[in-house]
Amino acid sequence: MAKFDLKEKTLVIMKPDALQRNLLGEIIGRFERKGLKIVGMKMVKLSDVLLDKHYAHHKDKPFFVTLKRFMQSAPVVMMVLEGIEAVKVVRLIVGPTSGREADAGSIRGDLAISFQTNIVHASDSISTAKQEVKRFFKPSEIFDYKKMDFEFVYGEEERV
Ligand code: 3AN
Repeated sequence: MAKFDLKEKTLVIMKPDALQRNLLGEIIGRFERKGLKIVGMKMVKLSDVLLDKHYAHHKDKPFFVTLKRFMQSAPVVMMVLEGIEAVKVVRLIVGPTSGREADAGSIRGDLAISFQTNIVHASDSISTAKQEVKRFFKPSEIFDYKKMDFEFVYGEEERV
């Protein structure tokens, strides 16, 4: 069996604030420069049903209504990113929930000053990522293609 899962996938949602603040290119660029592979991408207006599922763990929180209102205030742009330990790597690049706590250098640390309008959502574990990718993307919307920089993004021992 291969030592590394080169096809580990994670879900990123660029939230309405990212769109409104013209940050999409900046955010996508950070993931691309890291070496993550974009295997799915689309713009969507999130439905009540999808948001209720996605934020089920916040359903009883006082901020649930405002969170949903914010998430439906404009379309979102979603991506599936792939790479070795993609879930962990993306969470590191994104930073913790509050933009006020996130380290400079992370997306939230550099671009957000809020704990709600915090620019991006990223899956928080491998099992959540599996559920979230399935929730938002059909199999036909995820692409398996050869990326030309592959041999330079990973070392020989990671590529077997
Ligand atoms: P993360 O997005 O870092 O995984 P979660 O899953 O705890 O954080 O929260 C999901 C979303 O709910 C956050 N991205 C943020 O938009 C919103 N949120 C979290 N905590 C609060 C809060 N105390 N007040 C308002 N919105 C919140």
